[in-house]
This record gives sequence, structure tokens and C-alpha cells, in this order.
Amino acid sequence: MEIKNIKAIRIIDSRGVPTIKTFVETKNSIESASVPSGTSSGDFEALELRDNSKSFFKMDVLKAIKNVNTIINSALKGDFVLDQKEIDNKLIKLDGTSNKSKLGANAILSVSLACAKVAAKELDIPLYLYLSRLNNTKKLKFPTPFLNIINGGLHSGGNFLAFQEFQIIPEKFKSFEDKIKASCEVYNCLKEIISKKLGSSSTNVGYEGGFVPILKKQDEFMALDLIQLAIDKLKYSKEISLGLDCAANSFYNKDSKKYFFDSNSFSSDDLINYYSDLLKTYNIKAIEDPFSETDKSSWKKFTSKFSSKIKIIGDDLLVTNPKFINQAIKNKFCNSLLLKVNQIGTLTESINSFNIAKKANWDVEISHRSGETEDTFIADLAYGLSSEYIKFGAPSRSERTSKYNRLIEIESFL
Ligand code: 2PG
Ligand code: MG
Repeated sequence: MEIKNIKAIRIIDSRGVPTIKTFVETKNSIESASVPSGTSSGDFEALELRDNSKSFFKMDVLKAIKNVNTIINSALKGDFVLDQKEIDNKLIKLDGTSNKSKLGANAILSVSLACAKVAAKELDIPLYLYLSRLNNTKKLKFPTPFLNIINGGLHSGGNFLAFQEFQIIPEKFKSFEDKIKASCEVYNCLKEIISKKLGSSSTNVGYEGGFVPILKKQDEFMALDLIQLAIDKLKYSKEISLGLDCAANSFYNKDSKKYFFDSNSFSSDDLINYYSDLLKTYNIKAIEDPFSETDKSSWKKFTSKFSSKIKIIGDDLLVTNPKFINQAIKNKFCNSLLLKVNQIGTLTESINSFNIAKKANWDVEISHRSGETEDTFIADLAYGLSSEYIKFGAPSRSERTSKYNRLIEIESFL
């Protein structure tokens, strides 16, 4: 079970941007893991190492690949692949920076995840079971998905809707498969509604497979109306609620400290009132990144007002980093964690962040990135850790559906 060789190669993500796929080999097994990449990233995410050369418009990852194939390969050769913590700690030390900027979080994460996959293979158990043992999960349960069926913000070109994600939350169904089935029905019903109202070119999709309706002006209410119409038409209004990822960093001006969208400028208090109106009008159960990561007092105000009613989820605010999660728990900035493995850079640190959130009685949503690959690691991670929620995008485009389908597969074979 010793690591014999580690080899990284360059592959492309769902946006046509290069990323890393790393193979870890023992005497009897070989497995690989690919890393995703964000478009609307938080300022304090672990560093994704890019070459900054002419190749791939400065986005190439040859330096990170070299780091895996030379420095990391020599350091981990001979190590026991089941020692996930030791492996991750070694990777962290080998890098030696606080944000993994020397070797690159993309390089490090690809190795960390691939080691877990090889370990599961060596033990001849499913990956989710291996991951559940790593964290001693008592009772495995399937998560509820948040499916982002209208895309806006940086995932859409940004001209029609400022909020990045308009989601459905199919909470009240028995099985995971039923949740996905109902979500697909809503997705396709929405497609018909949008097509009739706005024309078929409005049913083209954004980065995460959600529709990008062509509106005359930015109108976040309109997007929610369209989705609610589809839910009502299918008589799912009791079972399916709504969620938002506002990704407010992308429409916040740091200098004026104002938010700009829907042809208006909003002070922080105006924005809180705007969200209050949304919550009065729609059956919204969760809002992610309602404010910029720097506008902490608004997070606190909003959370003190709405924490008992909805999930207030920190993504760019927390970047899956214990330092920011602890700060948010202490100051009550939000009540739920969005967990993205590439924001922090190793499996062990991701699990640690999960546990810090759970200890504070927060819910955790395990998330994909807008630049995804066909790798399904996070599906196994969500079930293995038994997070309450996941978000893998719309039920469309294979880099999204591969993850939903992996959970359907796990459920089918239990
Ligand atoms: C988000 C993510 C994923 P990105 O903001 O939550 O949906 O987007 O990967 O572009 O950061
Ligand atoms: Mg987000």
C-alpha cells in the first residue's frame, strides 16, 4: 500500500480552461483525481497556481503539474497511502505557505484526493465508505441538493441577472432519486415557460447548466417568478422551496460601499430591506453570500434578523478556511458553511472545516465549482460525511449530472 509513483497531467475543465488530473499508483492500484476551479472566487481562497504565460491565455497549469511530478512525487514516494492525515500534513509542510502558493492548491489537492481514492481501492470498499471512516460518520444519509436552474452574475455574462444562482431545493421527497426526478421535471417545465414567455434563445444555459433568460432589464424578482410558476404548475409548492447564491462580491463596489444591480444602487441597509421583501414574497429557504465578504457588519445584521428562518450560507466569506469559519461562528455572521475542497486545498483540512461547522450546529453544503470536471469525488464526500446539502448545478451538462448520478447509483446499490 505504499505510494509507488505520482503523475499529473493537464486536462480541461467545463469552461475550456486547463486543470490538473493526478494519478497515484501503488503496487496493485492506480486511481486519479481532477481539480475544479472557480469563476467568482473569494479573495482568501487557497492559491490556484497558473503559469501566467502566453499559453491558454495565462491560465496554463504546467508549473503546478511539474510540482506534482517532481517535488511532491519524490516526497511522498514510499509513504503509506492509507495515512491520509500524514500525507496531507506533509503536503502542507512541503508547501510551507499559508495559502499553498508555493506548490499550488490545485497541485496539492489533486494528490490529496487521488490518495483517498487509491486507499479506498486498496481496501476494496466504496470511496464514500472510506471517507465516512476517515471522519467516523455515525449514520450515513443522503443530502438534499440545491439545483441552480437559472444562472446569472459571472456565470452568465452578468447582463441579465446580477445574482449568480437561482436554486430549487427539493427537500420533501423520500429518496435522493425522487429529489432529482422532481428537480428535472421543474427544470424542463421552466424551460417551456421561459421559451413561451421570452423566446427559445432564453433557454440557453450558463456555466452551471441553468438557463440564462434574456430580460429587457435586470430583474431578480422575474427570475424567481418564472421558477415558482414551474413549481406551481407541477404542484410541488409544498415539497420544493427556493434558494439563492447572490455572490454579492460581484456587484459590490468596495470604494463607495454600495451594491449595484437592477438599475439601482443599494446601501447595505437597502439591500437588507430588498432581501426582506424577497423573503416575504417567495418561499426562500436559503441565501448564500448575500453581502460582499468585506461587508461583515451587514452579514451580522442580516443573520441576527433571519437566522431562525433561513440558512444563511457563507461561501466567499468563509472560503472553507477554519480561521474565517471560527470568526463567523463567534460573531454570528451566518449559520451555514459552503464547503469547496479547492478553496482550502487538502481533504484533511476540508474535513476539519466540516467538523468545525458541525460543532457549532451549522449545516454544511458541499459544493462544486463553475469550472468542473467529470470527477465525482464530492458526491462520495457528501454522502460519506453526510452533509445536509449539496450543490452540483442544474440537472444538465455531464460535469454536473455525473455527481448527481453518482449519488443515485450509491442509493440504488444499498
Ligand atoms: C459559487 C460557485 C459554485 P464559482 O459561487 O458558489 O456555484 O461558483 O465556482 O464560480 O465560485
Ligand atoms: Mg457561491
